[in-house]
Amino acid sequence: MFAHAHAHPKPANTFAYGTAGFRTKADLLDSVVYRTGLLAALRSAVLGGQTVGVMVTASHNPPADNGVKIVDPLGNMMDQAWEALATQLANAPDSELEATFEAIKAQVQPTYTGAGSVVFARDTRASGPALIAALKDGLADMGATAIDMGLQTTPQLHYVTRCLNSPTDAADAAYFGQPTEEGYFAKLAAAFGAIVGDTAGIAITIDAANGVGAPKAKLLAEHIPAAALAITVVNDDTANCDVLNSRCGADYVKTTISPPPALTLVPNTLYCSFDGDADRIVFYYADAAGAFHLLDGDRIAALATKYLKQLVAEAGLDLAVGVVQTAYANGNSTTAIGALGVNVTCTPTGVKHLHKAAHENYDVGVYFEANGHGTVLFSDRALAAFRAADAPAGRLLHSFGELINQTVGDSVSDMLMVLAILHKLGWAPGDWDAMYTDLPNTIRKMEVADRTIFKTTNAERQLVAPEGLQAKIDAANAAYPAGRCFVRASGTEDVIRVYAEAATDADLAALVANVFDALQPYKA
Ligand code: 16G
Ligand code: MG
Repeated sequence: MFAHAHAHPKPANTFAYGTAGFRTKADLLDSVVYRTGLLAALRSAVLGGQTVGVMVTASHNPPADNGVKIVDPLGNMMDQAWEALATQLANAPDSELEATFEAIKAQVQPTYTGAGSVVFARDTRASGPALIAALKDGLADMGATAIDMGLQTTPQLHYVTRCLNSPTDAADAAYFGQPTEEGYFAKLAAAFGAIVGDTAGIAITIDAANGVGAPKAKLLAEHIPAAALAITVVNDDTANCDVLNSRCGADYVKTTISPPPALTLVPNTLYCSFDGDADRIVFYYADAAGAFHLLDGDRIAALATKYLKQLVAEAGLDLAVGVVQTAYANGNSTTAIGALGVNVTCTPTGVKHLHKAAHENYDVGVYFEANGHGTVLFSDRALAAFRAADAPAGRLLHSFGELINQTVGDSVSDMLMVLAILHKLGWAPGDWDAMYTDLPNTIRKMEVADRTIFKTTNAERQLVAPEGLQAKIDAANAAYPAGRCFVRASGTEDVIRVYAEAATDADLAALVANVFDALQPYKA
């Protein structure tokens, strides 16, 4: 039945559809991507032929890695119930592929009689084209319509997927935009222009991680007048695949708390870093004395909340503004955001959890992980109120609804949102930084014999297993002012992560030492 299956044999490895899809060494992924093609086409058929998205990327991982994930028709991540099916199909022995597929099909029962439709794109990795060829073989074997978007950022693929499943009449309230790259940039540029005008004199330097964000940021620059926003792109070498995410990009800046070595920071000037697929962003600047200041996802959340809440009040709208964070959010950010008069919800790590909570709980749902993944979601009720409003604040909110990517966190869209808000507030980087001071904090990792024994509750803030460990962590936390440490198993690496914060650097060091003592018995 599957004509191309023999060309995509499965290696001996075991695969898992994890936090952000399948992700591992690229040379192991051929069969996984082929089979993801089969599953994406099946998902489309189950959803009545709506177009499903597939993105081939490994985000901030090293150049030799790659990955693949499925996007649902409204541009959100694939229904979590299907993750187990994806894993099951990826791990079926070659001889059982068809039987496994048929068993899955019997379980999900597609009612649509057509063959489905799948739109796909990839980042700049050298392994991308061959994996896309494997994907196309899977789609061909399903007879599915294949829409090849070529090189795109992950958020662009989410955007296009949503557009392909939305009304095409711009007068329709559910119209989302044109399902093209041009449509994406035109929408962002128009919304940004409506907020800041044509001569705002804003400037930003983007570290594009030597990834797909580099050519896309340059395309954005062609759509916005330089007098409104002057964009400089550095770390833009996509011709040399070996430098992707190497000593640059959002992950490097966030984890080292330092600028990419290739940059010399001009004091009091704003910079930002994308990650390898441009769905994550952090900002930073150097003060007059040359000290580095990181403006991470927590701070983006604080800024967006402050400004959007103010606009909602000015527009006289009765809307629930709220924030979603994870346990990695700095405690002082949570306090500062709470002081703005909004509810703050905590979810487990991973964009899909934050996205869901923001969507379910709030009309204006600001969600960011500290690492820079995030966006702001507006409910249909909020968007309708913005459309109907004629006060200036209401019109501004309408433009932010167009500017902010509603499908997933987006480096490009988030960058424009931050720049527009800073411009409206008349804030320099230092004013933004002054919203609060981070508690001293650290993220460590430890290799353990078996990370699966670390089970958490309360949005990953407490361990329920191994037995007795949480009591020791609680005792350590209680010993230091503002001490907060938690331990969880990574979803992307074979390690456990230890996050800690405390009132002073000395307390932090002592707290971490204390918890590492308690962890010694589990060390690999
Ligand atoms: C993935 C997630 C990210 C999360 C990270 C945690 C998406 C698109 N990405 O990169 O949100 O912060 O994993 O990694 O969901 P960890 O489980 O290894 O700490
Ligand atoms: Mg990413």
